[in-house]
Amino acid sequence: NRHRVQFHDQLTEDGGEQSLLEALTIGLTDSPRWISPKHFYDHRGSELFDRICQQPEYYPTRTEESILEQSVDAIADRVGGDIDLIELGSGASHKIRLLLDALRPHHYVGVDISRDFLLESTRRLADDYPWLAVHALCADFTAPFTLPELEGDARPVVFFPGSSIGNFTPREAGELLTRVHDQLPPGGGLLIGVDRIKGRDRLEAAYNDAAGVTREFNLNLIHRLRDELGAGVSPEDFEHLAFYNEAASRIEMHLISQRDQSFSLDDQIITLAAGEHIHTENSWKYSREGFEKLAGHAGFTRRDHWCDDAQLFDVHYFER
Ligand code: AVJ
Repeated sequence: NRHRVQFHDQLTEDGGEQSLLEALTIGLTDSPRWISPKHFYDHRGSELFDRICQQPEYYPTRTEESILEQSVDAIADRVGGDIDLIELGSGASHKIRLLLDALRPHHYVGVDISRDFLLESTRRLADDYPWLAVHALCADFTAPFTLPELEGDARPVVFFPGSSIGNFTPREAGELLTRVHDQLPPGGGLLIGVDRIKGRDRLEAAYNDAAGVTREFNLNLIHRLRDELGAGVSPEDFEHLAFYNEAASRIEMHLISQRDQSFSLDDQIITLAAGEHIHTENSWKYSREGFEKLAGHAGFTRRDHWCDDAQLFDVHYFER
């Protein structure tokens, strides 16, 4: 089974993919200015995110992993046997390892936007789990995408960890859940990790780690502007800002221009004033009930729920 990963590329196949230049130009000429957080994840950005997950302040990863570890038998009982596992935003594919031995799926499909990173991590997975049929699907799940057809008639279970759903507005999250729901057969499952609404201090610390990894992750967008699009920008001319917007139940990340500056992007000239913001990420937080309602509206039936003692993070299980 060494390195035997079936690769599907929906990013390139579609052809309709917006280029990085087009996407960044749209957001940087808008008012207020913005960049979608999906652009964080080139190879360097995926590595930086993996390092964020190891920072002491960034509790979501550690907490979700402890929930999965502690509850793996209960999860396996509830989810049942004869399944295929499809992981959305599989990244480094660490978390799935906590479930594979207990769930024993026939197929595993890692879905991620970061092509090379996805291939590396699914190859490692195929090496370590020789009994598992491993697929890699490079796709942007902020746009409509289709789950690959798998052999056999196992029940598909979608694993969407890490509170990645938090990057979507509640409306978009509802639409994504509806799309996932509609692609599942009756009895298909959704195991999803969601970060809870909590006090400001803990939330803000998680996005302002002392080692500065989140700052570097945010600034990676400036690296991409410079290195991939040839824009005359420098990371030193931007500062990282992350704060909790309590009224909207979301963390916001911004890059703040440290001086008056202008640079060209293709045939456009972008002018930023000192102190001007580029909004780079929203990360919505949910109450347990609030998220159950959202999934209910998408058509899902609530089956079970696990969380940590401090109630920092929820793992929900729903079925169609
Ligand atoms: C991958 C969207 C869940 O919002 O916590 C971490 C991304 N951004 N630190 C999050 C992120 C800054 C992360 N998600």
